[in-house]
Amino acid sequence: MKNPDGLDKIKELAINKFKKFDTNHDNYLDLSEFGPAFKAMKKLPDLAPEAIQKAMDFYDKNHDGKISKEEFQELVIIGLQYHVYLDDKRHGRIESFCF
Ligand SMILES: [Ca+2]
Ligand SMILES: [Ca+2]
Repeated sequence: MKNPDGLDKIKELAINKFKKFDTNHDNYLDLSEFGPAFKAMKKLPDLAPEAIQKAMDFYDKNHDGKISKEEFQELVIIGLQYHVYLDDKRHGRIESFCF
């Protein structure tokens, strides 16, 4: 990554969003918490439950059935790479793309 400051900012942003969606505050997103988070991030409010389950399986790297902070950060970074690339010199816009 060309801009480590930008990446740190994304990771910090991801943690803030993670806390918002972790409604029972157990430091993990289960499927019922991950669904709203993923739909908001993808801006796809009508996403099918099967698609959410698939996404969850994909990002749940250690397959414990829940998304940790680290897994969520990775999701956000992967999800934003395209936009980061587009907005390379204008990192201020990243936040408006995410959630
Ligand atoms: Ca939780
Ligand atoms: Ca996991």
